[in-house]
Amino acid sequence: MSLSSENGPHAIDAAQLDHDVIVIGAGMSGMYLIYRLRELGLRVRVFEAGTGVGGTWYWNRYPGARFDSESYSYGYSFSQEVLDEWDWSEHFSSQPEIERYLNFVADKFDLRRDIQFSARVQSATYDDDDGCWNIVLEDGSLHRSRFVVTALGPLSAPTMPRFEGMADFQGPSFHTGLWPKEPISFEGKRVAVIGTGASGVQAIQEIAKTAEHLTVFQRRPNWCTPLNNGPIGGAEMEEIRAGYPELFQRCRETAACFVHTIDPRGTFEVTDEERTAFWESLYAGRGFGIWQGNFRDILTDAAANKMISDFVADKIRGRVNDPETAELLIPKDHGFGTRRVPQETHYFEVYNQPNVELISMLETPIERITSTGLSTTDADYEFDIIIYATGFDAVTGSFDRIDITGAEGRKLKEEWQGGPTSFVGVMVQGFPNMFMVMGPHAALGNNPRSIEYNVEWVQRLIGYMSGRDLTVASATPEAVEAWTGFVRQKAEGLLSNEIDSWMTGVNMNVEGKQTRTLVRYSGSAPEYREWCDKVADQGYQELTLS
Ligand code: N01
Repeated sequence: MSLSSENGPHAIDAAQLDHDVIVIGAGMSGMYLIYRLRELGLRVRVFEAGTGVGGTWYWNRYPGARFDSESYSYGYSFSQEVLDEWDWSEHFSSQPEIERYLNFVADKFDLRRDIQFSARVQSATYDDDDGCWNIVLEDGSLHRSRFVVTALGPLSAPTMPRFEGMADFQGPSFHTGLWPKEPISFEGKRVAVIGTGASGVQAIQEIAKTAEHLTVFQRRPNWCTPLNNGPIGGAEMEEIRAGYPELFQRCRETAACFVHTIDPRGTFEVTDEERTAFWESLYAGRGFGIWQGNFRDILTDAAANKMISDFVADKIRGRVNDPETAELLIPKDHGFGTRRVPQETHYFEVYNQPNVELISMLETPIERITSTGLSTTDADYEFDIIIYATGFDAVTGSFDRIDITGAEGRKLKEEWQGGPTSFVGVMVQGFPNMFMVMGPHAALGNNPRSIEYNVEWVQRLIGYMSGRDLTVASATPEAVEAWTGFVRQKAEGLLSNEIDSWMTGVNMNVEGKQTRTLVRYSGSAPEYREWCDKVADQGYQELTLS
């Protein structure tokens, strides 16, 4: 840490500010920030665009939305009372239950009194003279605080495709990430779903149950594997509860904070029989085991990756009756696990139903949306409802939607053109007193585990500053460069970083995001925490504190 009074502004007196900390977003990160920052005795204000808490789990209320992490590994771990009082009903709970859970947490800690709902932040500007942040909401109101903490989530800026005629469609159309609160019935309806990522897959398998006719428009297929969900009975929940300490300890030790542990063996170090038996057990097992608990080399060694890809391809062939449809559903442009693996429940069997049709947009692209449906290069289709499961402007997109200006008029969007840089995903050089939870180059994965870590790191830093009458924290250029170098180094050798996906910053629907950038830290969470702990333990030498 370097202390500088000459560089720092003459910080405005706290009493002249509306709040000590303004938090943007009341998802899992924002909610936990309230809890932790209150412990420091700070005046916290959260601005949330929605009308309720939950973030991702508030907005993504599309049919079929549910956890892909085991419910009990995803919930907050910080409160013994919450762990004692909350029972999960399924190994992978559905959105309504998750939203109830987050409201239960909000009630328990009376979080809503510090949240202003229906409050979308339009701009955040650092005031060089007063050393504080000016936050302006869409309603034009101005709010001033010493610190701003973004709790925006890495996947919270939904993106629509750019087809011609999208405004012409006369029926209802929805993006999965902006799903309405009123129930939507598909009975007797002709429905189109565009997009087959994790959201599309979950929605398709649910909508296919009731729609009169469902047409799925798929561009690139994904490697989907079974979720193998199931109910949790009372006795099982008690066992899970008794095992929470070990469970969270395991999540602390695994690379991406999931319960699944990478197998130390290499794919070719076992016999063919052993390999097949292992993969069969993973395919029949719960959740991300086949992705996160597989042989150590399947995501780095092309030959190993080809083998597991062939195994999963055969499973798809075995589940889809029509061989041509099966081939359309098998990815040919990337190997298993190199993009985010959607988890499914009878997804492939959906294509055996007479009311479901698959259209490959690689063969017959959509040309335009019409007033009654859409046209591909091959045919015209009529629909009652169109669903866009077309994903998000990931990681930096939610920042880009706010006009964020740091010291000396720097615009965050411009600073991050060509790819974001940060210090441990929490601070950006030139943006003093702005902290990010789950920002670019922080550890992703089973996100709540990293959210809790990030929030506690921010709490510790602000607590450190408050205890020493320090009012301004900035990351030094050297610190940002060192962390970015580490992120770059950790990206090497991973097959996923050679593939276009949101994890490599590509979104064809967003101007300027057509080529791969380093948006994600792909090292392990334990290494991430080791780095961050060291910074805090050694007194924040990487920061300028004044
Ligand atoms: O978004 P996606 P998502 N024309 O970007 C297609 C998390 N998540 O919302 O692959 C035609 O993965 C696009 O096609 P292509 C999870 O981390 C978690 O599904 O670009 N098609 C793709 O098929 C996940 O990874 C959970 O060729 C277009 C789809 O739309 C992340 O969110 C549940 C198109 C977008 O897939 C994002 O998932 C759900 C166009 N112009 C999501 N534009 C759980 O944990 C896009 N597509 C439970």
